[in-house]
Amino acid sequence: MKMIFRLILLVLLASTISCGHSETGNPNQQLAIRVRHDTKRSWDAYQKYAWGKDVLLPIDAFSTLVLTGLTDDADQLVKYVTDSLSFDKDLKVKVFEVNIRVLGGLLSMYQLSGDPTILEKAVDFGNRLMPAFQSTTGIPYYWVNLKTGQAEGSRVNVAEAGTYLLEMGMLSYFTGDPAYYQAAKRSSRAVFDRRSELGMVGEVIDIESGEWINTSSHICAGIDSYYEYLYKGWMLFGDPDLKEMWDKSIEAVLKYIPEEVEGRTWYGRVDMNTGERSSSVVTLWDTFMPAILAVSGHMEEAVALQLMIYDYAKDSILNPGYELNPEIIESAWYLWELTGEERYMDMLKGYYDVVSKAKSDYMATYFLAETLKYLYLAFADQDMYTLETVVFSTEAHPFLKAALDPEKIRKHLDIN
Ligand code: DMJ
Repeated sequence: MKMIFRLILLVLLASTISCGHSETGNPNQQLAIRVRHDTKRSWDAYQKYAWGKDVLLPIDAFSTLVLTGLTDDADQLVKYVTDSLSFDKDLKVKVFEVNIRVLGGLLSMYQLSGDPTILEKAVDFGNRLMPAFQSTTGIPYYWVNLKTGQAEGSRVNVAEAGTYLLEMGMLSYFTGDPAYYQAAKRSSRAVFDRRSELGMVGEVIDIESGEWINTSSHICAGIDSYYEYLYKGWMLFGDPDLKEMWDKSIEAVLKYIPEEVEGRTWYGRVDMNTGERSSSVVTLWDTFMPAILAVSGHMEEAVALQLMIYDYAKDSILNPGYELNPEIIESAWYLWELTGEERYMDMLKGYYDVVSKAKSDYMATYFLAETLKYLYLAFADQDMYTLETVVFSTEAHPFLKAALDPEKIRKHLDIN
């Protein structure tokens, strides 16, 4: 088994390294090299000044290091995890955040390295998250204590309720225990089953009563990755229940959320029960959506959405800050991959060249995990990570779909 992982890794490295050779004829080769250089610089600075700090553990960066060919750094990180990382800590963690960053990071680290100790760490960590799912609805509590398993915080947003399918599914796949995937599915299903008559979900839900606390329906942060995981769960595991949930959800989203203003389509916010428009604010987080729309076959809507961060009614920019987020880059990469149209490559080059002015003393882990990764994927001449072979988690951890056995998926995840 380990041999297969190593083989995959070797193929990957061979293909990523090719970005440095001029004979590939890749017009964006210099940009790919610059992204790799920037990844190395950011990683070195992180190691020197902020190791283990600034938001979370450094696990999140691993798949970007592998993908950009920074193998020595990637190997060191595997060693750090195997030798020094322990989750036996009296520490309250936010279930959603650590699932997408720590558990997702460990699982993709295992798939790329084949090191069984990494899987042990992932299983240990996954087991420590599981008590959070012991609520009346099956939606996880906001917090869980890694040592005691004590869970608390009964109001969560829908992204926090429904972004577990990929990580928990991979954990079930590798362990043969369906409990992880089934817990994740029960949680997403609990949200879906509480949709309104219009087929819409709200933003915040009480996980014990199942009542909606906030009925604002949108595609922005707070709901975003709930939709993302319904479709990506289907892409990765082929579970028809997820496809059905996605189809019904996206139909309602596309019916009630978009609004035409002066010839442009905007996705604001509406009430989940009445469909009444409550806000015309769109943000940088919304820009993950073109990627999912494009890959799920809604290309026209994806293209229309790929331009915004704005109050489109007031015609004003609300927040000129940029926290190195990946979403707009992620969607531009998906559209570039799927259409090959130069305008998406031009967008990617534009985003990469933006010169920041005021800076804050903060670097979220998604900058290394996602932002640099999507830029590299777009510019590099590589064919290992394509939309056919890989499903990227919401934190851009690559799960190698091509390496999964469909029969084993069905059995280990208990999919009918
Ligand atoms: C990332 O951590 C994940 O993509 C998450 O799902 C929401 N967005 C942030 C980055 O902006």
